[in-house]
Amino acid sequence: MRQSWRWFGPQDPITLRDIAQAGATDIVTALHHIRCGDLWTEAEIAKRVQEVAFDPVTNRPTGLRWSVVESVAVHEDIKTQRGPWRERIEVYKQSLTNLAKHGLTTICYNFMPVLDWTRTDLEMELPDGSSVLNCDADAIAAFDLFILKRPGASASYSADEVDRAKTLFARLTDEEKARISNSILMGLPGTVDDLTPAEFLTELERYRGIDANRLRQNLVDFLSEIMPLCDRLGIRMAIHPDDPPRPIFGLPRILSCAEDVVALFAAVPSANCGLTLCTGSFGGRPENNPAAMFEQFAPRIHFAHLRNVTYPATRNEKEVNRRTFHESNHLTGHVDMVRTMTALIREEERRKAAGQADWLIPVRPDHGKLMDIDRAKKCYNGYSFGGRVIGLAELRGLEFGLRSSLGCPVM
Ligand code: DNO
Repeated sequence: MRQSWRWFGPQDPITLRDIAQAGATDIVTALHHIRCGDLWTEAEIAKRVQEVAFDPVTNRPTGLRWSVVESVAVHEDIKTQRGPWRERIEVYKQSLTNLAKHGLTTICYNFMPVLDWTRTDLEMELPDGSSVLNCDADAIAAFDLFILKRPGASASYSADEVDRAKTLFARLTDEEKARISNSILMGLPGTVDDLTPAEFLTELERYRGIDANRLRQNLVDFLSEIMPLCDRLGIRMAIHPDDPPRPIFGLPRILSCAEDVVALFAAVPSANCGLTLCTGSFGGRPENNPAAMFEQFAPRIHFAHLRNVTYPATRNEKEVNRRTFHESNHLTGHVDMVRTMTALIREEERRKAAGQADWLIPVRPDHGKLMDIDRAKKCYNGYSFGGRVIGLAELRGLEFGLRSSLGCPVM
């Protein structure tokens, strides 16, 4: 794997020097200061390439290179095919062209309506005092039904789910309610802006009449527009799965399981239409087996996010279906990381044997627990330094051990 690290640009509390010292070689970043839908100019791209490659203080090379763009976000107009969506696709294409001119040809993006990844608690404390991200299905329902009061929300939940949400809501303090709302509506790092509940309701309104089939078709239309350009310039589009991988707030979701990926690849056959295999996102659905999905889609995986999730202790089958999960250490949890890494190594070896120059797959240790050292550094939740260093080191060790036992060490 190419050991990569998500960096949010010069404002990121984690410096490029920290990242290089953690042993990563590749940077995953975006022009976060440019609003979704606006053009990424060549000048801005060139500036960021330079910022990554050279240490601004010593003016010495950092030893790092920007190799994956995460994300060139897709505007809501394109997802909903409303407003100036065709013009926005043209802008998107121009941004891609400009990126390719600077050697940036691996692009992560997603097609999640309104919200990007969603959590209900950004600081769920573990017994050792570190914290992780939690996604509680009952808290989502309670927020939807009783805080947001989305019109028609009750149709999205079974009677049992409504009961659970009621019970939870009845025992929440005002502070806890605010914490859930903020976690859901806060623009998480690298994603959308913060939203107020009223703004959120307006955004949800834009999806009235757009079901999963329609959204899927809109994705295929978008990709059909950009794929000829991508094929010409060698641009690999790596779609990121839905997180959590199921419909929320009445919004359709179209990239949540293996069947969704099969349908997408069948509709858009170009190999440049590929996947960001995020084991944690797919892992947020108990029926998904992210390691098996890695094996299944290996040739079209252009980028990987490796992390793990765990489901709280369950009393019975019904509880498992609650789909409440929190993020866990990178190697342990629902995702079989040994099998995932084995699939990654085998795919890299296949690419190497096929003569592909860039046969190593860029991988970033996704998320990581927030430790005391991270709080001092004021790291973003999920994008800690300590937690991700541990994650990267564990993944690197796993790769090292597996490669040598499979007889294909990396030099
Ligand atoms: C969460 C990330 C997402 C992801 C985007 C990709 O940590 O995996 O924000 O970057 O959804 O477009």
